[in-house]
Amino acid sequence: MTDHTVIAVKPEIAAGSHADAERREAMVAEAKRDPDGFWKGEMNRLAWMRAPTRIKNTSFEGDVSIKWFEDGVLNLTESCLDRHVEGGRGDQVAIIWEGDDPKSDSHVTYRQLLERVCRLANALKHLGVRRGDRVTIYLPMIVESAVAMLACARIGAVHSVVFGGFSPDSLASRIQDCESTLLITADEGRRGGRTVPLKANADEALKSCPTVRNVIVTRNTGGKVAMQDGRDHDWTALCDAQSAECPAEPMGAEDPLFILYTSGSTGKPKGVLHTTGGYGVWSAFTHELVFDYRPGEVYWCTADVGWVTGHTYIVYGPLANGATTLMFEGVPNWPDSSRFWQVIDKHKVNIFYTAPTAIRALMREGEAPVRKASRQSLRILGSVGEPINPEAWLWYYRVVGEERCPIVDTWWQTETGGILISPLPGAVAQKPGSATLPLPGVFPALVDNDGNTLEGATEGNLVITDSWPGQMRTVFRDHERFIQTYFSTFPGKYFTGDGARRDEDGYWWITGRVDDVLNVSGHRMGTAEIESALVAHPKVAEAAVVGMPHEIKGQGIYAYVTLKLDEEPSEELRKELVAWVRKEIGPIASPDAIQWAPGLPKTRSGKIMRRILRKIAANETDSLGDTSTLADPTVVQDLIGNRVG
Ligand code: 6R9
Repeated sequence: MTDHTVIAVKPEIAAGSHADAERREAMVAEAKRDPDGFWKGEMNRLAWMRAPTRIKNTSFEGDVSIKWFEDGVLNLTESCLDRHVEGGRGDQVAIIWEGDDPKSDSHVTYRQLLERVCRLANALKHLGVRRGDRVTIYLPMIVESAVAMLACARIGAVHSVVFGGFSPDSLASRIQDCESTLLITADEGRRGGRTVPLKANADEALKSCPTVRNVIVTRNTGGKVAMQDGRDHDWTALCDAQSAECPAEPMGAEDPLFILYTSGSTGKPKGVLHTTGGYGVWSAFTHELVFDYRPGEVYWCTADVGWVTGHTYIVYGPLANGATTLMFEGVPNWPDSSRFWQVIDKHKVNIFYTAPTAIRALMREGEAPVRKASRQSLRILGSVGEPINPEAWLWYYRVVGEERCPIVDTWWQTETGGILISPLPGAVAQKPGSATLPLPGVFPALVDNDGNTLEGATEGNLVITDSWPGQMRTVFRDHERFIQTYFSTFPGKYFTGDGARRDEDGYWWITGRVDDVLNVSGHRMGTAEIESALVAHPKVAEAAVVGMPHEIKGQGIYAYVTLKLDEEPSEELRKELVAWVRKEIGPIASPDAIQWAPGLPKTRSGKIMRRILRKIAANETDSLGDTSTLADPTVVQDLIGNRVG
């Protein structure tokens, strides 16, 4: 391991940063000693209509109740828009949009963004959307997605953004779960020179979504799409007819801001619910500290708004801080693998935040594509979504950042709302591959499988022992599932689902999921979801899905499939099943390997022993462990013999 490589904070980075080592330590101590006092100070990052007097009111016991700033009143869009316009930043660029096509880009100022948000907010009201109603957003990476989120927030509607790469079925089940009454989509999306048929997908999904009464369609590519009279509305025509002013709805700090569906180890994706005040404070606090954001800087997070990273670190955090945030429609390797670096030069990006999977893919292309661009504007580099291997970390540091830019490896989850463990660039020495130390107000711990807290340098299950403002509040309409999923494994503690190691310096190294959740190219997926897609195929009797090590994606998807009695395995059927899963869930869920399995290793009570399947997929068959409890130990030999790849 490279535990021993330590990269000290450079004095020029610490100077003028929001937090040097001393300041960070003071914050850490204060947040621990007096949480109410500490967060009472930090809450002033937002514009409140009525400042809260009650700060922290949380319990991880019993029914689990999490409330922050509960008597405060605010509308987050005022923090993200109005106050910047009123404070003299109206003409500053809020969003730089860089299209899939390198020749297309645009700039939107804070004043323009506020106006566009207000027009759409009025349009939503005009179509009958009220405070508390759910609105689903299914859009590509265009400015309209930020406008749509903020327009919902403006009127107190709850947005649920669904990643544009999801299939009609995945979209439909997310709409059905939260009973959205309105859908916002585009004619088509663009990615890597190809188009994505969003409106056609939406039409397909809406066949099974009777709650949706209206659809707003933005013209993105101009491609021809069907418009249903009375239901579908053209964005521009609709908004042109609306006033450019819309008063911000006063919201309680604990009123819902958004729902975002995420995969767990069992069942359907959960509707993670975030509320307004705590999430807002956490977004602004972490965005400024972790990226050491300074006024006037250009900040670029390459995530998609369909994931939590896009919510917190493309839209809410940067805009609350009055930043210029770059939104990129394209992909890292189109038209060629120099694209990221070209965009950095073109828009003079100072802070760049991406995923290890992209870094690994670009690393494979060598240094030449990077060297084609100067990257002189870069000051800070960030990583998110999965563990970054030290080799990729060092390449990012040496080649991309030329040893000038600190790397912030940020560990967090959809559920945590924002970053929990990460270096602060001016304060914390880095170790390649480690997310380093918790932020002020974050209390991680390691426990063994029996829930005993482990001390010192050790490895275990990662839990968080007390609440932080950005924490999810519940699973939409299923608080029981919230308690069950996060607070029952280790009662009284929030269980992250991740494993971690703590070294002798107290640094945290995230080792990956310890549950049945896969992380494929930074995309979270439940093995159960992929299995249920597979068994929905008429020829499949049974399926078990596990992760396998993958050089670029971090994890690949390995599926064991048992066919129905009369069915024969064939290359054709394998392709058909891959296409089937793509259609059922979306391209990100395509299996990398399918192994035909006449039988699966099961215990006598019928439980599939995934531990064994994971070992076979990883080709670690000499360490299978105890197989004596299997109902039929011979299936294991067959599976080993017919391993794929
Ligand atoms: C923000 C986001 C969460 C899961 C999480 C963990 C993995 C995220 C990481 C990381 C190691 C990091 N993860 N960041 N693992 N180091 N810096 O990705 O949210 O999509 O909910 O995924 O991603 O396993 O539990 P989400």
